[in-house]
Amino acid sequence: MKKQGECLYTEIDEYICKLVCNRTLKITVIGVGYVGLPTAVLFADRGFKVFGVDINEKIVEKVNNGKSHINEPGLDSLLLNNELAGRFRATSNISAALRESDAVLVCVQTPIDSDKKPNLTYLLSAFENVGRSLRRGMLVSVCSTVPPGTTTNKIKTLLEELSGLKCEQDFYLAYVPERIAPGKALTELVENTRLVGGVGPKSTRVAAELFRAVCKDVRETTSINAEISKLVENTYRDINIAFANQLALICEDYGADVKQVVELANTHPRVNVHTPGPGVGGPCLTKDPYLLVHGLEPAHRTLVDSSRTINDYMPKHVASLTLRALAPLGMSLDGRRVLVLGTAYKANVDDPRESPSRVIISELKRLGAMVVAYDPYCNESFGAEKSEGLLEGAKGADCLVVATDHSVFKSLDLAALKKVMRNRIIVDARRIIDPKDAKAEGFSYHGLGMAD
Ligand code: SAJ
Repeated sequence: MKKQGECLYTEIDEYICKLVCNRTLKITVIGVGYVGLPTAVLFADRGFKVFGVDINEKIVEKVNNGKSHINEPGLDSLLLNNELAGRFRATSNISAALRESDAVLVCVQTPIDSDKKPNLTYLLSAFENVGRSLRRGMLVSVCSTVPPGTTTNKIKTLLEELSGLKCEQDFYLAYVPERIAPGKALTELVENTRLVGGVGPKSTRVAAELFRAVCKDVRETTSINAEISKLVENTYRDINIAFANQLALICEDYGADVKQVVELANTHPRVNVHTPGPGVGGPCLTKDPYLLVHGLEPAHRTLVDSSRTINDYMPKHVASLTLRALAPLGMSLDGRRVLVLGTAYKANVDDPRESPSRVIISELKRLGAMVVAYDPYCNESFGAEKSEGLLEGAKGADCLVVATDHSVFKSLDLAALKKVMRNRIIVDARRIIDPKDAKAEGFSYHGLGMAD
């Protein structure tokens, strides 16, 4: 029992904080993907020795040759500098990396299965390795997105069982969620407030000390609060986008224009409606709402489930809009050539994960269309014919469907397009083309959320 006023922290807590302070702490980052690699390289850049562990040998080899396997502005040069300085190295040998390390950051994926249930296989397998290598004084940080309670109920228990050590007494464990948008990782890892939720006060303190080396602002909390906050952020965004998408459908029914309606409503000081579109993509918003409400009774998750349903419906709606737009040419899409602009899930990234374009393309194909896809950043074509150029893809096309709001699609050369297309029809699911410009070039324009 500690006496009143006596310091809560032991020598070992002070020791690890000192290692952080003088940059002699060695770190293993497990999973060098979209989150893990930028994280690992930034810690290396702050002077720590960092091992990036991945089970994929090809990724390890590429990264060790100074080339990132993900497209993230600024990452390649930072990676190379830190490799040359001997501060960063990738490896597939997890136990060797852990043997040399004082801190572990776990950044592996936590997907959902086809029945929308969390799949923690990768996460728990990573922690089995950590548990077997855990030593006194080590700090373990969970950066992956997890269902509430995972850090204390599953990870802490597993680590204690496998190591025979006691959390908060022998080692430290904290939930430290990533909050970065792909394409802005290096900036957002530094600038965004970092939540640090320890399973106890010592874990919070030690983890916060480490993350302050990279992040400008660190907010200390508990692991359960940090776990739920992370899920709330993405669920909040998913629900708000669902509202905007529902509004687009309502405006179509009333013959109004959702773009104007949103602009007008947002002039109210306390209203901020999001931007409607062809649905929600990416690896986070499409799964995190399910992680938040997994296992809860139906009445406690209605809004979350409805939002997912609305957002999942939108790509099918875009296919229906296309069918309607092409109706003057005949009753079906059979033999119609449709150019889908954009396969990335959002603007100016090369990432096709969970992109609404996948469903748009498969629906258009199911309706009989010959679909061509063009995306200047993203290689994926989701089973459509892939075009390397805009005009090449538009050759003989009956219709353009704008699926991704890449900046380059905002200034399309409509005069050039109309020369190569067979019919001049535009379906704009992102509302980035001015209908007046389209009409001036003789296109029939069909925007999401407006009357034809
Ligand atoms: N979208 C809309 N309308 C909008 C905003 C977005 O249709 O008003 C669509 C986008 O086109 C895209 C999807 O939503 O298809 C998701 O894009 P996003 O920019 O909202 O999110 P992500 O998945 O790139 O990144 C999110 C971010 N979370 C929040 O903004 C709350 C990021 O900060 C997280 O770190 C990331 O999830 C993650 O890894 O969890």
